[in-house]
Amino acid sequence: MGVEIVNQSPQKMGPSEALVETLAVNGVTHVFGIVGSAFMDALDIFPAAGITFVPVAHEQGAIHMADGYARASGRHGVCIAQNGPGVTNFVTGVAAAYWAHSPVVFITPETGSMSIGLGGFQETEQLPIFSKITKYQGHVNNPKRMAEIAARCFDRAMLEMGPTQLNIPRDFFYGEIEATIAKPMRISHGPGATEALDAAAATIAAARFPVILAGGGVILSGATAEAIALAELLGAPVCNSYLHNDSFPASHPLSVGPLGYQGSKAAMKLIAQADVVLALGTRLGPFGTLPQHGLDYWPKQAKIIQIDTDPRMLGLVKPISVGIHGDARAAATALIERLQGRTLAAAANRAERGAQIAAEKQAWETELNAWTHERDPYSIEVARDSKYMHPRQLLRELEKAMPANAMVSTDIGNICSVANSYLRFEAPRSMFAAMSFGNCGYAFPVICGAKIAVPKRPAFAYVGDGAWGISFNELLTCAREKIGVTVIVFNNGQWGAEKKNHVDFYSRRYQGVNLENPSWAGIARAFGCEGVTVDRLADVAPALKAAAHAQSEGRTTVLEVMVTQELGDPFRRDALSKPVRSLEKYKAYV
Ligand SMILES: Cc1ncc(C[n+]2csc(CCOP(=O)(O)OP(=O)(O)O)c2C)c(N)n1
Ligand SMILES: [Mg+2]
Repeated sequence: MGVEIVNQSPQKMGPSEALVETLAVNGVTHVFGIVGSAFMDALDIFPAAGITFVPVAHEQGAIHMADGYARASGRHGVCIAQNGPGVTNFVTGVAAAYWAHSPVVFITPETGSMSIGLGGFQETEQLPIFSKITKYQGHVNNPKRMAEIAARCFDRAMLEMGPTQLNIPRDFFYGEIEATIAKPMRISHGPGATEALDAAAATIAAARFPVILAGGGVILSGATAEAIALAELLGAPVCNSYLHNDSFPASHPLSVGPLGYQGSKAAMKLIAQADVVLALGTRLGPFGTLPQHGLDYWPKQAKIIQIDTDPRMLGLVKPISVGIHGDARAAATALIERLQGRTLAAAANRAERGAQIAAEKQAWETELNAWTHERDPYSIEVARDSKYMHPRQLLRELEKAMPANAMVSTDIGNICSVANSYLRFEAPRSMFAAMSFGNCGYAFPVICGAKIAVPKRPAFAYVGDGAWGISFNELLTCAREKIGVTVIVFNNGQWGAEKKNHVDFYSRRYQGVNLENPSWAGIARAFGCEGVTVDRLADVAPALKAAAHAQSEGRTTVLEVMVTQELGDPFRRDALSKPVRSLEKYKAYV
């Protein structure tokens, strides 16, 4: 596809107009940020371009909201900040968006071109900081190039599915230039190489126990229907890749749930038997297939067919038999064409496999129903005299009470991780977990951005009380901007996920893991939001319902749910070892 020009011939305009016109032509409706003198000239004309500026409490909130907006809508998320400190406040959020594959364009005005390097006010080199967490960095080195470079940031964010930076010396917003506004360029990745698709089809046709692993690429490419068609053609179980529980409809008989930390045992037991795995739109990240529940399930003897739009992901983490550099949807379509009407080895034992899939799913549900609390000695001890809810029972209750078509974001923490077993979705773009960057404080601003993008869908954030301390400042934004979301704050009085390491590896020598919380419900009310404390299971569903209703009136509710201090399996048993001390003064610390 060539570049189509919106205003066909160059036209006189200011660089700010060139920038804002580029935003408009890319369909930008909202820009998140904190006001700053550096970009006021562009900000001034946002309303005339139909763009709403969403003022936030902290720039990290802005970039996370842009991320959530992008993940929920499939369109660009955009944010902007004051040069220097505003821009450095973006760093964590850019890294998070990078690993969430979010097409976020973050605009970073910098020190004026005539004073760069003099050590003036709010000056830092703004490109090196982001160099490893962006897909592209556009630097406007001359105001005449504003439209061209801004357009490239938007195009590349979509092409490579990740954040791009638009860096603009602040004096370059002013003046008069000749500019053409390019129509957005959307390049399709296509299905991949013919030979690779042929080889994949032959491998799948010969498979006796094919399993599909549906990754984030299924969501990004809109391949749900193709994934269903492929699964049904083969009678293959479909696992969700880690933290992408919305990559395949949970109610489908072939859906077996997520792999990875706190994932589905049914998924793990079934993929362990695979002779062929079709990894559809997944980079097979190293954390996504870590052993869980004592199951080392990855089928090392199986042939792996991996499809990804980023060729550098092919065979990176796991050895593969066939690598397809292509779009998940286009590749799935090409495979269906090749497999339809062909003799499939899997047809011979289809009924038997179907029965096995149903049995494994049933067994996992039965186990989850009975798994009302954790059973390790620490958990039994702390829960014994507690009047609060068991986290697992609470999570089951939330699952049952969740309205249809809900969007849920999840933070990093022990209870949020255990939630992986209880989060089921029918539609893509429904689950927004903090992905591989793993920063506490992700979920709340992300769900705010998602809600702004898709206001009709009910929106929930799962957040631990520690992570809540990092992110609750954006309640200010919710109250002021009338963003209606629901936050479920798991109040267990601890940075639980890290405390688990103290329990397992450091003989319960606790340091910095116990929290003394204020009333989080009271804090929410002080911010002008709703705040409700829930400490009985019977109150969970009614409270969630009321909170969901408040969303439709633009009101945010914090449901502070009181839970015991018990802790589920740790995230990273692989990354810690029992301490070894050699010096006398540290001898007791084992
Ligand atoms: C920004 C950031 N700081 C620190 C960590 C390390 N960390 C991972 S999980 C965790 C504890 C989370 O506690 P909480 O949010 O209360 O949830 P819980 O584990 O208690 O369910 C911490 C501190 C992190 N992931 N991100
Ligand atoms: Mg906690």
